[in-house]
Amino acid sequence: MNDDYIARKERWAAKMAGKKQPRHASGQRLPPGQHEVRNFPVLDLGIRPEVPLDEWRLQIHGRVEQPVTLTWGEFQSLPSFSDVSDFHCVTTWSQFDMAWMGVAFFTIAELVRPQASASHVFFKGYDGYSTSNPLETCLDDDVLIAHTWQGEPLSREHGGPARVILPKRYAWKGTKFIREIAFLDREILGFWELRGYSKTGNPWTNDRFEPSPLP
Ligand SMILES: Nc1nc2c(c(=O)[nH]1)N[C@H]1C(S)=C(S)[C@@H](COP(=O)(O)O)O[C@H]1N2
Ligand SMILES: [Mo]
Repeated sequence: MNDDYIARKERWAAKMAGKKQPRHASGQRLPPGQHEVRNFPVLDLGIRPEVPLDEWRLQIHGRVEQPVTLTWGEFQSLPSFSDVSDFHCVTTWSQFDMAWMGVAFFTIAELVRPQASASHVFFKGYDGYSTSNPLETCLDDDVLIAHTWQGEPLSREHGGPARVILPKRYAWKGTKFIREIAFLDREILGFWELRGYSKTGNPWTNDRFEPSPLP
């Protein structure tokens, strides 16, 4: 992993956590403190794992009735879901009208059938990255595992073969290079949540960082 980059981003989170976040009037398309870009920047840990499609697997397990490990062919044969949404990165850029196609998270949940005790979902990528979200957040009707962006197969830099998209959360909540989806009965913090970023990550409430513990 790119330790320098992680250390810098961690320091930035620590610094920003103590500051008042910019506030803007709500009711507009751009969440508070964000600015619009059109060049779809790449943010990763400096690792872009190359996963050949015939070796790609998506393991879905945990507090579910029917755990499965999908091959690329099996994943592709699930009902296809397309959606256009806005994309908000916690580092303050937003890109509008991102056209995604893939499999709705809801379809994945129907396939494995979460048990009543399932409250959180932990997403792990082929690069070792992870994110955590409440199950309820993941079941929103715009959440998907995307394999296509703007009509083209998702490129490796943007998380191909497939990545998670949660339009109502900052983009770090969506794991690129998705490899594993675990339904859990408790919250386990993911890569950035462990490093000062907020547990909820809601762009509309400017919810970027966990408050630092008092010294
Ligand atoms: N596997 C993995 N997923 C990841 C990341 C990562 O480093 N590894 N970075 C996250 C962050 S911080 C952001 S802002 C978005 C960036 O997606 P992009 O590179 O396609 O813009 O992916 C998120 N998902
Ligand atoms: Mo990010």
